[in-house]
Amino acid sequence: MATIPTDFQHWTSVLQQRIEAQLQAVLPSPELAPQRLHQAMRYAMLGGGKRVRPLLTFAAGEFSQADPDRAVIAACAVELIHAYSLVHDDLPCMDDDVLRRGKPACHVEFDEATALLVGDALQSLAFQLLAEYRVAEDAAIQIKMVRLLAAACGSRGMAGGQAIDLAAVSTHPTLAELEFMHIHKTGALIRAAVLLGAHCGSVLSDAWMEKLDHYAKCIGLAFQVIDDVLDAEATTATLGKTAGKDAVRDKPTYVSVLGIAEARKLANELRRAALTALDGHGECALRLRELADFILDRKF
Ligand code: GRG
Repeated sequence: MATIPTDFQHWTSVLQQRIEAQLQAVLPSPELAPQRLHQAMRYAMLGGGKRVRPLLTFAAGEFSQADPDRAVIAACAVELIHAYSLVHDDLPCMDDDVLRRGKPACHVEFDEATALLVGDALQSLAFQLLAEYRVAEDAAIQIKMVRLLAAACGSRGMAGGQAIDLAAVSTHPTLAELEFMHIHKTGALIRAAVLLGAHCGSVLSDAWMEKLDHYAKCIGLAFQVIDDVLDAEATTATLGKTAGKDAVRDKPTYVSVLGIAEARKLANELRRAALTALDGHGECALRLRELADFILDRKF
């Protein structure tokens, strides 16, 4: 990156463009066989989404003074996994939604079998990137990053969280049970996004890594709390996905368990805890702090 933008909005917009360009480059060409699968992969990945997770990877990379050329690869790996989860999440056998990122869900635009394969192929592309490109100073750290991402999306991470989520329909979990579900379903990948970014740069002490991890856990959970609030309060047009679905599907959420006001209060407590974890880290943690606010104050 030639210049480092100082203003947060400019920073996000420059990096969102950079992520888009890198994804364009690593995704197989739509002309390459099997064309339909490659077109569907590009459809699911390009031109949409807030790119919150890759921005977190960049922000954590700034924390550890990472080379942005390395951070962008880790950021794309995380976003590939995220997009894969959205494609699978929308399938009729999962959350059964027809709208994603303001356009027809992948299985609607293409078909279910293609959407299933899109998810599979995006996942393997994520790991291919982490294996193919140099993303860390040391090979052992790079392997650690692969392990970290694998754990975040496996049965003890995102896939496990989704299994709990599917089983929770029409049940009344306690707040602790809800938290357990979301630490896995949404929190694990957000945590991986931060830790991967940090590992792209200079080696940080265990104490710093632990603080970053705590920051990531808090904003990961806050992200889901706000997601639940927006599902209840925002419109489909603003969200680019079907609003009000949680209530229709009788899914337990922070809103159904706590109500909107208490859910927002919890999200703010989590923001405070996340920011406290960064205390003592000045300029290098600036983007992480700003992203905590972005996650909390977003409208979609
Ligand atoms: C992909 C590892 C893996 C497992 C498959 C389908 C599934 C199992 C898991 C679903 C996980 C899931 C969809 C969690 C929801 C997380 C969430 C709040 C998504 C919305 O993220 P945003 O708002 O979306 O960042 P954009 O579109 O902005 O990227």
